[in-house]
Amino acid sequence: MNILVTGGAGFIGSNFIYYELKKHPDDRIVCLDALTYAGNFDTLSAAMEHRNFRFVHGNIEDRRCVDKLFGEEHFDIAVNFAAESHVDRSVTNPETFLITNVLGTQVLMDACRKYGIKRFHQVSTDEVYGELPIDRTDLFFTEAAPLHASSPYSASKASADLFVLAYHRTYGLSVSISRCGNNYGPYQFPEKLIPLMITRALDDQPLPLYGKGDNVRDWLFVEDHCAAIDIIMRKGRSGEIYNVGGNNERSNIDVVRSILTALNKPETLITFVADRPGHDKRYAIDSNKVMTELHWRPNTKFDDGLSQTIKWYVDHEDWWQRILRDNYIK
Ligand code: NAD
Ligand code: TDX
Repeated sequence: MNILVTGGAGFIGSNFIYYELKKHPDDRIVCLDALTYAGNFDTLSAAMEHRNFRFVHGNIEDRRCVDKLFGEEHFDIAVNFAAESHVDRSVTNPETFLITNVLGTQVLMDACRKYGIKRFHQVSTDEVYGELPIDRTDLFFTEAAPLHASSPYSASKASADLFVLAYHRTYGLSVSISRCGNNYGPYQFPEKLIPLMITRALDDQPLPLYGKGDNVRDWLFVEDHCAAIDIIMRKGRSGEIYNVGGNNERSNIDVVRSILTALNKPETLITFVADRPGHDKRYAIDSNKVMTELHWRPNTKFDDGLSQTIKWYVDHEDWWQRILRDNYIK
């Protein structure tokens, strides 16, 4: 198989590249990434040594670049991780979210139609469903739940999902969509909750918790997400959406307390700050479809995954200190 991975210099995409190179060493992986603030070429240095890996620097919304690449490579599968992914940034600058997340997805699918492809897989998010009430723990998002996006980020991801389904229905393009909850693990940019809190706690900096810290997220270790995408893009039914969750709901304050305990740092570092505008209360995912149809299961318990993640950030201070330095300079 020749597989295009867009956004592979980011958090989940890079973990996915390493997962694929290990699980299917004879498949070829081509990564297309624009290396935005969130992309990090260093993360892919070990992949660059692999005989079946190629890196291409470019934007998914750049039709000429995408067309040229598809013409050269004749991909079997394209999996689209490339996105602007941070909700807070979408509140201050929605336009790049529309360009990358919606237009970029459309440009990729046009190339898939033109050159032919066995499967286009769109990596989406549970955020497209909006929020659930904190006190209704009996409610979960199923694939049939209506789209109810809250932020410009989730609106752009929901729009892209609609385009993917429309390309399937209108042009018969073979597509699948996975909608996953909050991921955590190695190589996550230190603007997202878990790496932000780990790196700030290591530096004895205040930990900014939005509102009362009672918002709930469903956390999944990144490798489990990669395993789900691998199965869905190869064996999932065309035209289908698959929810992917860890069945592991935690309030933000509980997550932060676990980090502080593991690092032996005081709770006085927690600082309550103004809430995020439009902040979704709770996400919870029903993953029965991918579990029964494709026999996927999350393998990593939250406590183990969090310890591994904390250890990774402690051992890779160079990686995140360089990012903090570069972003500070910018
Ligand atoms: P990330 O921000 O860490 O990485 C995004 C990558 O995409 C970066 O390498 C960046 O350089 C690249 N990119 C951005 N714009 C591009 C463009 N125009 N052309 C080419 N490359 C571009 O994101 P992530 O957390 O790894 O998320 C990956 C995907 O998974 C996204 O589509 C996101 O919506 C989805 N997702 C993320 C989570 C999560 O918890 N992080 C959960 C569910 C779904
Ligand atoms: O400084 C912070 N303080 C805080 O309280 C940050 C950055 C976050 N939070 C809260 C907001 C959320 O309730 O923590 C929770 C998690 O926040 P993020 O890490 O920004 O993730 P979230 O907004 O839930 O979205 C994530 O999961 C779904 C990813 O960023 C998305 O790309 C993915 O689609």
